[in-house]
Amino acid sequence: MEYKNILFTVEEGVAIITFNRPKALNAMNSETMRELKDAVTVCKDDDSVKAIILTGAGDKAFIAGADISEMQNLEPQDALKFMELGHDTLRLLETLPKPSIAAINGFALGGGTEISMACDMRFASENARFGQPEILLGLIPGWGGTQRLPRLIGMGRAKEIVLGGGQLDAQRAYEVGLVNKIYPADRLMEETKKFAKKLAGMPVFTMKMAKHSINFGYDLSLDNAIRLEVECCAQCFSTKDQKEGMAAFLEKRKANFTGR
Ligand code: DAK
Repeated sequence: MEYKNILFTVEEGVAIITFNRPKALNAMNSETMRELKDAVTVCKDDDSVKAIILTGAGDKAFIAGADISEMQNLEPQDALKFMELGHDTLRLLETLPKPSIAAINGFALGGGTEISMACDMRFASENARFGQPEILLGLIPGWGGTQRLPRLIGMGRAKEIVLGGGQLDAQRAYEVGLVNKIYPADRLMEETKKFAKKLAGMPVFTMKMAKHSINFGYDLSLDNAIRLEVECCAQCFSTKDQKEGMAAFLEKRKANFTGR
């Protein structure tokens, strides 16, 4: 697929997807969401991609939300389609067997916060701002904000943000657990790439099992979740990487993982 609204590059096993509509602060329209879905599918299918970074073009925004000019006159059936396209894409990203990091370089409002929450981790610049301001537009979040936000930061804080429509700066987002790390804006990409490359060097199948256990265990009862973990962990013993990792430790050398 040819992309108009995103940039897609791969560097040393790390795919970088850059939302590229800086004049509209990278607002997310349906065309961009279709491109994101395609890019995430490419990341899933391409074995040379081991980790993914999502970021925004320009120095003001990651994504300033779903595109309000496109949404304004949507009929309910079309709104449903736009919402389902978003959910399909974000669930694909979230459950990908490969790790993802949102590098949030400015505004991440509404759909921007929601897209960042479908990534495994969020690294923010000091000027990043988060929020779910949909209520101010007569809406509620439509791409998982009412569900992923309480899971990440707790119900009380999520309600404060969704019902109040306010914004959080990077420091507050860090304090409530929405953000993993904060960097000065000019170091954000460099530090995010460094960490993504480290993740890209991890044993591939083990990474898949770790994400699978966390993603699919989270909403199970503790007994079932632990059972899932046991099964995922046991499967790791079928890999050469488990043998290699443990041999390398005992031989006091660096492991050479092959993804097998
Ligand atoms: N949509 C469309 N255009 C946007 C935009 C957005 N979300 N955010 C900014 N822009 C555009 C502005 O209109 C402006 O365009 P021009 O006037 O230059 O043509 C340009 O970006 C620069 O923005 P500003 O001039 O406003 O820049 P400032 O620095 O003054 O302000 C701001 C930055 C981020 C505080 C402000 O732009 C702002 O408040 N933006 C809107 C933020 C927002 O409300 N975001 C949440 C959108 S609602 C659903 C699916 C998803 C969702 C809901 C339902 N279904 C399918 C049903 C999710 C909803 C949302 O995300």
